[in-house]
Amino acid sequence: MDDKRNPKIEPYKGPAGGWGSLKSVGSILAREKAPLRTARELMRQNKADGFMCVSCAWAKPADSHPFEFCENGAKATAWEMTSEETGPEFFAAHTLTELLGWSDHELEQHGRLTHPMRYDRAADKYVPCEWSEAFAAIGAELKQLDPKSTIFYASGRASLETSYMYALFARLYGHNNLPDSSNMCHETTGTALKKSVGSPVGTVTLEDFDKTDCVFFFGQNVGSNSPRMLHSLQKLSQRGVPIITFNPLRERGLESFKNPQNPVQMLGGKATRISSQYHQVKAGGDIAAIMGICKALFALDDKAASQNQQGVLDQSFIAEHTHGFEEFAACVRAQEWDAIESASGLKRAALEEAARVYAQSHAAIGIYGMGLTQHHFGEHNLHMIANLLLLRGNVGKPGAGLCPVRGHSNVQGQRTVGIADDPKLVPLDRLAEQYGFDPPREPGLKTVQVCEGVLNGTVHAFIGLGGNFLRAVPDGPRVEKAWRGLRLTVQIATKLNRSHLINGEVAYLLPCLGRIDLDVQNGKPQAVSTEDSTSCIHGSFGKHKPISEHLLSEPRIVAEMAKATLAPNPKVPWDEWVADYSKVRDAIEQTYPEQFKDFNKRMFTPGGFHRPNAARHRQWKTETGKANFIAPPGLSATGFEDAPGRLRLVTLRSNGQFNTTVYSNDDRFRGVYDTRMIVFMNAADIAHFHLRDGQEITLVSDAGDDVHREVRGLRVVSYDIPQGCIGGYYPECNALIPYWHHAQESKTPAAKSVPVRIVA
Ligand SMILES: Nc1nc2c(c(=O)[nH]1)N[C@H]1C(S)=C(S)[C@@H](COP(=O)(O)OP(=O)(O)OC[C@H]3O[C@@H](n4cnc5c(=O)[nH]c(N)nc54)[C@H](O)[C@@H]3O)O[C@H]1N2
Ligand SMILES: Nc1nc2c(c(=O)[nH]1)N[C@H]1C(S)=C(S)[C@@H](COP(=O)(O)OP(=O)(O)OC[C@H]3O[C@@H](n4cnc5c(=O)[nH]c(N)nc54)[C@H](O)[C@@H]3O)O[C@H]1N2
Ligand SMILES: [Mo]
Repeated sequence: MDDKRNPKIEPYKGPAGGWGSLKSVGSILAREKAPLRTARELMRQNKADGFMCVSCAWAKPADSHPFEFCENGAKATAWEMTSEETGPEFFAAHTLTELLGWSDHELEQHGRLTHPMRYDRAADKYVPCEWSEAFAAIGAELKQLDPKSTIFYASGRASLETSYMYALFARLYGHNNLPDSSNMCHETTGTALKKSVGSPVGTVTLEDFDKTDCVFFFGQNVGSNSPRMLHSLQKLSQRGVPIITFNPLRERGLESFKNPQNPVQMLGGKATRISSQYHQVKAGGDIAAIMGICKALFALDDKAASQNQQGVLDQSFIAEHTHGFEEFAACVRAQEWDAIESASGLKRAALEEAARVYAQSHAAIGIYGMGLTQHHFGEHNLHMIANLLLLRGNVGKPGAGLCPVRGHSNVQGQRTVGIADDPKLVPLDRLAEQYGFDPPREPGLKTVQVCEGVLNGTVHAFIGLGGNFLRAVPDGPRVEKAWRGLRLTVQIATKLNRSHLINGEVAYLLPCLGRIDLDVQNGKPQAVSTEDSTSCIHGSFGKHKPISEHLLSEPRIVAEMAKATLAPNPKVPWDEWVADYSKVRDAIEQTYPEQFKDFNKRMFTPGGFHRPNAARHRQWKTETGKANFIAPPGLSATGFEDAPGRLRLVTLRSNGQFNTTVYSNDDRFRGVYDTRMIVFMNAADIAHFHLRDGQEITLVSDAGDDVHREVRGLRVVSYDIPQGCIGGYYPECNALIPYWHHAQESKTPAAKSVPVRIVA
């Protein structure tokens, strides 16, 4: 599907940011043919009176820069503000079968969706329809179906207002099948941190970055995926704060950064180093790496005790605030260095050096991303970070804590206001009282369970509020095949993607306003709100003139579907909510009074308003009432044995994509140009498998079930990656991941250690 006109691979020597980043923004603005308008809008990005970036969820400071955006935020804005259209004429000219041959890039690049469309199966085309027709048909179908067989999916972009309404619609209709992109992402954070410290989200805010004196940085590619965070990291580095990084790849943004907003740095000044220690851990080797640091800390503590000096473990914190220390200590002491070295791929001396620096710090932060959450033992990766921090009292004090870097701009917020397959996370009793109904109590389906349900025929309908489900999930090709057996599929979207091309019997493609677009209801411009990675809530005002008069807002679409499906309930004022979104915020405040106190008044607070987090104050909402040390069952996070010929495939994002949205086939920081069909491989492995650099190979799944999964036409690229591990791009490699290969409890697909074999 990918065209490889002129593939080029050459190491990138520059820093992250810098001129390369400005050049890249410029070329995107030009391509979208809206340079001036877009440039004006960019100045409003992430400002208290502006709109919140549609790209990542990193915190927005109160004292914003003149340009509070990054290369990739600018790309995302331009992508949404394009003047190119994908409307009825386009669909009249192409069958969906033909469009299935287009690449992810070509489909979205064609422009914004402009008109509601119905799928005509006989013609294999989308045909224009009226909104009223679409809502009536969707309502009629949903009334016929068993609610428990229907799925209301959400990708993490929709606002708090839309999300609250959507989740309420699902429960009034009769199910908790509310999977969201978080199920493929930081779900592991929710399950693991809840057990470790009683909070399903991170515990730090931006202020803690000003106070910390030691940072651990695990498995997150800041230069591409949350570049605004580089400003915080640059400040840390300039203050001399050590940043100790663990990543199988040497990611450019974790090595050095030139701030495009700093003229002195740009005109010849030196780039700032980001990481002070860089440990190229094996994929799935972090449990072992952290175990090694813990072991070294215990040794330092023993030594201090033998010399009658103050120990390095925070004994008073451990005694007062934690549970399970003795078992954990026993586990750490029982580990052999040989085993730690072989499971982590790191040397004992390197881990001792990390421990030495940590032991000298007063307040440490543990940052992490998909490199830890997307493994079979992903939960234990996170328990280990928590264990490491708890040993020195680094949760619930200024400058210290856990910092998951969330993905989508409102993925954390969606969960906060009720998009959750786990009903335990939702105040159902309060909803029952507020809206006079009996909410469903049984757990809903997570993303991989939806895949399973589609494969075994128990799922009958899918509504997608954003996202590109079929391309983002594991085992994509298998799920695609079964997908046409669904009765109803509805996709609410801004741009065309592959998931819109494979449809159920009755299918609608509904175009919506994006967050940057002006949203006028009842004659008045409306604002929406989002929650960032640090639990701060921000208002957001779109001002851009919508590309078509036929677009509806997401709250309106949700309300109309609900009205067409449900019996009228005077306690649920769908129309009033749509006419004035501040009324939805009042309803949210009523359901979550502690979290959203004075919501409407505070939503435009510069820097956002912070949602209370008990763990920040050392109140532990766990079963033991304490912060828990949790020992891992083993040293590897992969969940499978090593075997001759078996490799660990890490699926990666490039610098030229936002999830399945592929802006370009370049990955500047990794030195890859004009192709995505490659496999990064250690030179020794290339030799071992008798391959040569540039050779085309096929990857096949080595997961041990009898399903054949393969991806052909991948080019071997010699790369600095640990032996036994290989890297390939997501979503191109998703066909290799069995849907059942996921984190144990969160069921997050284990996309960072997939067992595969090479066929030359
Ligand atoms: N421009 C851009 N921004 C984005 C996105 C995007 O696609 N493009 N996506 C958004 C979303 S939804 C999300 S969830 C985030 C994702 O942002 P990240 O959390 O950064 O996710 P990935 O890019 O998948 O890569 C994770 C990093 O983990 C490393 N890694 C892989 N396996 C391991 C391991 O076993 N151990 C360790 N220590 N490291 C490992 C990889 O080398 C890579 O550097 O970004 C968000 N922001
Ligand atoms: N192998 C592998 N698979 C992965 C991952 C991985 O690292 N490796 N990462 C996983 C992760 S972390 C995630 S989050 C998923 C996400 O993967 P995706 O489903 O790709 O997520 P999105 O970026 O939300 O989807 C993009 C689509 O959302 C629509 N859209 C954009 N803006 C809006 C809007 O404002 N409203 C609406 N209604 N629609 C909009 C557009 O039509 C666009 O085509 O992929 C997961 N899959
Ligand atoms: Mo994500």
